[in-house]
Amino acid sequence: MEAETEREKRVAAAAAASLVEDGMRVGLGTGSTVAYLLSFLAERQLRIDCVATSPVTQDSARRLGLTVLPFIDGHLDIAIDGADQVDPRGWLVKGGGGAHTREKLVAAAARQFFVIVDSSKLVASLHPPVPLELLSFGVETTIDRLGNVGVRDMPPSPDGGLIADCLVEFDDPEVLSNRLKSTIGVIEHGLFPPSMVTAILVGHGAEVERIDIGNRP
Ligand code: A5P
Repeated sequence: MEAETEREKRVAAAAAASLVEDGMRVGLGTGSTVAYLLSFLAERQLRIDCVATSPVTQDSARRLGLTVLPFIDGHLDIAIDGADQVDPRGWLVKGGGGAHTREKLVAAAARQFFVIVDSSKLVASLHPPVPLELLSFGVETTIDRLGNVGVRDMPPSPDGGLIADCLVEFDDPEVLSNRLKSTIGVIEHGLFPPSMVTAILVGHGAEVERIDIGNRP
């Protein structure tokens, strides 16, 4: 089962790497599926400039010979990232690794955003946990306002935020997303709307299914 999951991550990552063209500016996500992507991209030896969504991705990409620049110029041609959950409409939960704030910034700056997942990530409806990044100042008051939150036992994000999970049950991701967005002290949350997503590339065994979400070119 483990081997099958890894194969699915690998084929989805390979499909995404083949979408990258010479001269592109590329946003690199974070996680174990993106780790495969980095190797496939490095193998292709394209002339591309990348921005990374985490120090781990930045270090791995540079070790493989990819050019990683600071995220200053906001224009990216493509961003590629994994996800923890994908629902049938294209809503995502991201942030299993706590990198969702930078991941959302990079995805939002890209003309196209492709999500690469193994088939276990497809769910009928999204469910908790939803990752959070919280401002440490006054964090107890933020948690009180949110309700059921677990603070993770991990270092703060590179931007200093505390990584936590919203454990509140929900039916509609849009309602929860709006609530989290409007809660003072929440820096960012891990719900990504379909409007950010170009397509999901899903590994099914050795095959890749492309699910066009159609909200971006
Ligand atoms: C990182 O913070 C996450 O958003 C990852 O993209 C997500 O957890 C998927 O990771 P895997 O590819 O390791 O499953």
